[in-house]
Amino acid sequence: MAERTFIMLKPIAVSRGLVGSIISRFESKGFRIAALKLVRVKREMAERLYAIHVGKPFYQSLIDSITGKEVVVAILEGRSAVEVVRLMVGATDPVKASPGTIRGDYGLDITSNIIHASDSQESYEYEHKIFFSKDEILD
Ligand code: FUP
Repeated sequence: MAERTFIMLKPIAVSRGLVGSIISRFESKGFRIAALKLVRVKREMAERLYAIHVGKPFYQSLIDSITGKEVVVAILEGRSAVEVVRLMVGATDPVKASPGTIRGDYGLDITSNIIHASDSQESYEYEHKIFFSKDEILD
């Protein structure tokens, strides 16, 4: 059964012109794009997305890394979308992410690690609502 997941291409992916290459990987894999847009992130949106990291040493730099900047957000749909997209994204630290994964192929910085992807169905339910209204998601 088709499942949905949420992704956010971080500001570094937009400024480096990697949006097309990254979205293309997901299309090639067979995912359907259910929603897609370019957004300038408000601080309140950043704080909601990263609420789970409040109090961690990297929290403030994580918030600052996306606040006021352009990101591309999307909802991808397909079989086991959460799990497969996370595998395609790779490990959190790009130094440890395998070549062939998105984080493994496109960068070295951990905070600006190219892309965010929901890590569970619950995260998807929470995260996609920060960026998309119901009528922006197409069947
Ligand atoms: P992930 O689910 O792979 O994005 O990883 P986490 O939820 O653990 O981390 C969320 C974001 O925090 C990462 F994308 C990058 C940032 N982070 C740091 O900047 N430093 C760290 O030590 C860990 C995470």
